[in-house]
Amino acid sequence: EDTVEALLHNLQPPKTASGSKVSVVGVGQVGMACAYSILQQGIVSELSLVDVVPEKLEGEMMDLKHGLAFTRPCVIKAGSDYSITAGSHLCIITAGCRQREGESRLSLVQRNIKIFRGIVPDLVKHSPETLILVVSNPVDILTYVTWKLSGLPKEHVFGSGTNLDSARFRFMLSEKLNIAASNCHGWIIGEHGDSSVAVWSGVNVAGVNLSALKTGGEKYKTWETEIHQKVIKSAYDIIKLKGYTSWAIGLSVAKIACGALQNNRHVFALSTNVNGIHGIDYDVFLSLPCVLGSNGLTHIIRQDLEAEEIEQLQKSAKNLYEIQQSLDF
Ligand code: 6V0
Repeated sequence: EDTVEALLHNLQPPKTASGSKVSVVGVGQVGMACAYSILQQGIVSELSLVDVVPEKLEGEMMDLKHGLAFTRPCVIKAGSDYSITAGSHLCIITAGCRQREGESRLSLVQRNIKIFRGIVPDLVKHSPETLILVVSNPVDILTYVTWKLSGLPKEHVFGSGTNLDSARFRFMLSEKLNIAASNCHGWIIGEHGDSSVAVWSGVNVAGVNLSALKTGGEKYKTWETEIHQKVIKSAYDIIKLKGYTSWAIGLSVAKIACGALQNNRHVFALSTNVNGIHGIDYDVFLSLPCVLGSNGLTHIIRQDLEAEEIEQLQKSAKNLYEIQQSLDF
């Protein structure tokens, strides 16, 4: 105490709130990969972690804080009381059950809804202006549930959706073509899961549309199916090998967080209410390319989809809508 006073001449008490605050709910494998990637990017001035396991919270917080000599300054808090999330600009929900080996994302739904009932109202109570990014699975359904539970405008609640699937897709293209993933452009839309849609009509490198290349023929079709199936299977494969997925979703979420905080108007494949687009005329959440700013989603990109792609998207929407209608929350 004396040393502090000897060093510091007091002018006024420091402020407790800071510029760009992010809260992460759930400090499991995914939550911590998100927190770590966000910290590494140096984009937040305050990071709050919430969970229901106090020892884990304390341990994760200490571990992150010990890295602060190597990052930009950031206030890190952890606790199970939601008051520590007050004033968040973005809340990221990664809490809940994850898939067991071979289990589909959709089978998690009712278990995770119960958990969300205990999270979403508390987040909104402490940060009524917040944006909410849902990561827990099944992400599309849980984003819809979060929107309903939160009472927030639909543009403020979005899911990480197929941003990860699109990144996996671009990586797989990059392996085939031996070109950097960041230069292989392609989008996976629809459900983050088994009925996702690969938009082959738009896949391109340097503006050259791959599906328009005449030389491929049947061989190209097989190539398409093979890559998309690999994208769909990849989460199952990783879970079989290491028990969970974490690093790529953490990196994907950190980029989305950066977009939401800095208003840099990136386009991400995010889960949003798509009522009114591509012939879907009911409230259902699935991923389409969206423009993200600091006030949430501002636009959905109208992709020029082929008839077959629209049909697949509508099927994916119907599937999710039926599950949504059967939910108890
Ligand atoms: P995990 O490692 O079991 O962590 C879950 C965490 O949630 C644990 O620390 C729990 O203590 C915590 N938790 C449970 N209930 C509550 C509650 N009521 N309030 C606060 N915290 C709670 O799971 P993991 O981190 O691997 O996965 C988390 C979720 O992310 C799962 O639903 C996954 O399916 C999902 N994923 C979503 C992805 C996506 O692309 N959207 C990708 C990977 C995983």
